[in-house]
Amino acid sequence: MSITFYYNPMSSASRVQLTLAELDIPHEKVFVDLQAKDQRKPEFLKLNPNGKIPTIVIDGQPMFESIAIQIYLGERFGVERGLWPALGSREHMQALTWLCWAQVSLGGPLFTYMHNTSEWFPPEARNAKQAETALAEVQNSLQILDARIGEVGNIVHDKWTLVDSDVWSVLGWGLQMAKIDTAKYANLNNWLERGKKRPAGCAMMEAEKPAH
Ligand SMILES: N[C@@H](CCC(=O)N[C@@H](CS)C(=O)NCC(=O)O)C(=O)O
Repeated sequence: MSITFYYNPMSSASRVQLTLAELDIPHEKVFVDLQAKDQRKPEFLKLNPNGKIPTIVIDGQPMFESIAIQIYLGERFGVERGLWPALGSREHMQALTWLCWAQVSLGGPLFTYMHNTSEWFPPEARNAKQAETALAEVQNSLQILDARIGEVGNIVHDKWTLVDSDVWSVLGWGLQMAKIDTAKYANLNNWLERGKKRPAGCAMMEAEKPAH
């Protein structure tokens, strides 16, 4: 089997990077220089016509969209490693539910909030009303996630799965960037700390530490 993973640090590719590390799957990494517009080169567009990372090629077959990649990796390699529930199980239903929920209902408003508050975007591209609406949605989703973790221990069930890793990588970075205080979410904070202690989580934080 051969896996080539096209990435850039501190991006949507980080969640796939963390999954590959959790699964301990050998793979070749190809850095895509987004500043230099490597993603718009014809040879890259043949793999992903959207010109975006993450993109992965498994045995010659390209895949894009991080959530699709996560599900594929989980189903193909995660079950035997105890990191992804078996197809058809109740936990499998939960895994798909919470992975998609995190992408759409949590990640969507989180990125909208960042886009409307971050200094990375020019002031004229930011909208205070949109930021306020998005923040209320983020807080609502965080409350739901906090309750879920309190109820079952992690996101899918009592054991850590690739869904936890995926949501952890997005939140670890996103909450910090968006400067959202999570002090009132005790279960969530405890779970965020547990993610940091996993070997794959430690390795990713080390690899993505700013160079200064
Ligand atoms: N929905 C896609 C989003 C991918 C995406 O937006 N990637 C960004 C980096 S975070 C990118 O490659 N941007 C380069 C560009 O748009 O030129 C996914 O989840 O995989």
